[in-house]
Amino acid sequence: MHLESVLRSSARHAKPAGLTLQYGTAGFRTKAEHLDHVMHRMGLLAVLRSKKTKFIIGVMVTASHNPEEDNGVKLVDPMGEMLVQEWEIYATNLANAEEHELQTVLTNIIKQEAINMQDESSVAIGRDTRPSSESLSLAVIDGVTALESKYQDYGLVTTPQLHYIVCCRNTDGRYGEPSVEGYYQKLSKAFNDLVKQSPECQAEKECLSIDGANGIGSLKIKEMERYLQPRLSLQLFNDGSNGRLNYMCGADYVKVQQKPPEGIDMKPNERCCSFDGDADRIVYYYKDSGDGFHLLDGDKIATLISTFIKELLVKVGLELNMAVVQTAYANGSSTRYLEEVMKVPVYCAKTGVKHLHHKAQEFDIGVYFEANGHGTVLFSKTAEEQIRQLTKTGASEESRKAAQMLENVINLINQTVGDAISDMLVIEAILSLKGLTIQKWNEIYTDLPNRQLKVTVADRKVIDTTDAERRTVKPPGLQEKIDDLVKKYNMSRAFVRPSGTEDVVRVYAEADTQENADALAHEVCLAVYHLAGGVGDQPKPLR
Ligand code: G16
Repeated sequence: MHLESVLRSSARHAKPAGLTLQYGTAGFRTKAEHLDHVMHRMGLLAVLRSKKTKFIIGVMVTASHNPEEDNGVKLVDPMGEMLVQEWEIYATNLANAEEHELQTVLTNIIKQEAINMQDESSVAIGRDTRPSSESLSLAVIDGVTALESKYQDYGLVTTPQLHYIVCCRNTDGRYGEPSVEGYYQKLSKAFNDLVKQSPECQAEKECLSIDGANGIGSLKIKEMERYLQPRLSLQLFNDGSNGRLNYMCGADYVKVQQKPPEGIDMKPNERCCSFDGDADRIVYYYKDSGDGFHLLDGDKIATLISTFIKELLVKVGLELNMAVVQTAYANGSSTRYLEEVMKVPVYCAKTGVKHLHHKAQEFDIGVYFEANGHGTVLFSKTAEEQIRQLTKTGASEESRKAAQMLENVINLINQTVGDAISDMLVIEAILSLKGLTIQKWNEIYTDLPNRQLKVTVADRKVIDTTDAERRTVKPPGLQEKIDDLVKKYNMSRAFVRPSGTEDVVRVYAEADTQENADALAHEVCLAVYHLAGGVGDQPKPLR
């Protein structure tokens, strides 16, 4: 095949010689100035994937929770899932090929996947609000057009909106109208129908404060707000009008720092939530009248949603198998509560939505959430059909009503990927229907004190993990050291893993008190620093 036009186009997006990047937890992510060639090549790869699958493929330009100067790319497969893992190696090979190797790498992918280059292809492109995102999305388009593919540029969208659009287009609209407007209509209809069933319609009276992380989520929630009134009133902070993206705000900042974002006006006992930079994560929080800060993270969200669904299943009289999928970061109390009180099976997957999503697909209803607030609920086709049937044929008024609520949840939750806006609406609806305050929700179980820290090392690949990232197998001696440290504290647990989105090693520790969790996290940081080639100053204690 003739790839001259690809090579000519590639020369305009030349790869800096010697630069190598790894496909990480959610695609490529690094400083924006290193990504022009990667974007162009991911445009090429999306076309190949589209020809192979005969479906539209999505390319989202975003670095999500990372600082504003970073950027990245997430590839979206036909049903709105993350790129299938078998293709990650092609992505890595393409991104790292020197200019003179590009033709061979492309030809190899085409051969290995037996792609017919005469087949049609189409790519859907979206981007976040970073200053670098517009030019990087043009680089994607250059890659797509170099292979003479069709494409549609959706411009500024949240990551979950692009996932939704890809799924809608590939299912001939059965999942919804393939547009941002269609997304607003589908979600707001499901939300309004659901909340309407609330006896007191509490949501009409309450206001939710949203920290938009100065990102795309704030733009989109402004557009959507009119669809939600009067049932939900919102107050938006960090809307991007002056602050920097993710700087001292956003879901990751709030979760990791365990404190409120800057720029939000928090009134005692009022519900607040934070989105991340591309609006695929959400965490809730409030401050009490004594100024104490309370965080309700992905674990609390998973518990709230799975409890609600389980209660409805009982009313409907359906025996569907439901499970919750978490990661190693899940608070020990949440896992215990789900297993022992809720009697819901819990599974632990590796960090990364792609891993959790995969596991959750094994159940009739799979609820997956990372502690950082990234998650959703998946309903199998059988579960959806049975629930829809029972909205008409349920044995009693009560069971038909419960089936309708479940049907509304199915329509409201974005099943393609974790979605801050959709999750927020599900949570708001549940709180309203159950007449739950954020304090009561928080009291369902008490989190074990925990701490998350980062250590910078020369090469984070020296750390290798096993057992869903709960134990290290490399470098030698590190796991033994962590085991010894954990033994010093009560109710303690700790693990380390190389981040797949930042050039750091992440450290997590929990224990009976905050002081102990902090001390354990610090000691584990020191172990990583000494045994895994720490750079810069030695980690300092937190207090
Ligand atoms: C991405 C992934 C998440 C993951 C997070 C942190 O989130 O989609 O599944 O938890 O990165 O990953 P790591 O600890 O490997 O850096 P986002 O919201 O940044 O795209």
